[in-house]
Amino acid sequence: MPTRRIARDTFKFLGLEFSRLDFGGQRIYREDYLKHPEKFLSGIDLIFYVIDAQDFDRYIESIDYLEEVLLFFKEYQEDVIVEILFHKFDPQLIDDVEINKRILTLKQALTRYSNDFDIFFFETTIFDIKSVMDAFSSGLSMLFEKMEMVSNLFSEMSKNYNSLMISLFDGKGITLGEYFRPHLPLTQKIKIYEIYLELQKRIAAENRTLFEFSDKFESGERFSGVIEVLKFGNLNFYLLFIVEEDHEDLGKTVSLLDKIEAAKPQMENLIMQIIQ
Ligand SMILES: Nc1nc2c(ncn2[C@@H]2O[C@H](COP(=O)(O)OP(=O)(O)OP(=O)(O)O)[C@@H](O)[C@H]2O)c(=O)[nH]1
Ligand SMILES: [Mg+2]
Repeated sequence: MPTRRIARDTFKFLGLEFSRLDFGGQRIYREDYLKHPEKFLSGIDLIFYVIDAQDFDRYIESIDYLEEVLLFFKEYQEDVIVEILFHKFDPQLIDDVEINKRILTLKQALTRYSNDFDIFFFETTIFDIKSVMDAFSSGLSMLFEKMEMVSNLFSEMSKNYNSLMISLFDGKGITLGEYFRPHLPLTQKIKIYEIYLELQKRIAAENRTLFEFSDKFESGERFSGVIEVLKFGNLNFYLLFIVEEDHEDLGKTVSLLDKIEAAKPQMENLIMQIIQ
């Protein structure tokens, strides 16, 4: 169902309450927002501007509107982070030359705003929920100083641990930081994230603090994973570690557990710094 006017709700991230406003995109609403921008746009910290990447005929219309919105923020000197989502970038379009070319042209045109705004681009599709979560996580993480330290730490850790993936999630699956082995295929990332979402529900339901698992990609390669729950008061965080499985080495999971244990104090320290 199309959103009528503005749908408002709140959510918590890292213990802070955020207001979320989903602006209905029909023309009459859009006109209304611009008639009273100080009423509708003031105080916004982070914008996700969603463009239907499949609807080439309306790119110009969409960019024109974005320009008017940004003009307001510029005039009122409001600091806002702008995330532009090229949405409906469905899996079968990833290698489509036409859409990639068009998106690239739009990005180039939009760089003219980068003097005034922190502006970021994402290709998203509802058929890859991780793509949507990545865009939202990235935007939210930018509101927190020090958040980048998490990914930096993971990238350092990965050098010692030869991991496929290390991630830290909040209870809703928002990423606080992550490392993927370079060139890890998208299908494998999606697979890991889907498994993670399932397991995370189970871990929460069973009130567990540690969960080990083992699974395989479509290619047949196996991987082992551990999820460790880190608790801070009533906030739970989930540390996910994935390594390739070596069927000759049955001690793999044991050593994986040791690794995740070793990383725990550093991780807890970092989280403390961020949520303070
Ligand atoms: N192919 C494809 N369709 C999508 C995707 N995401 C949403 N849709 C479809 O796009 C249509 C519009 O989605 P909405 O979420 O209502 O779009 P909206 O921008 O919120 O629209 P308003 O509420 O009017 O502002 C629906 O039919 C969705 O199923 C996607 O990633 N790929
Ligand atoms: Mg809507």
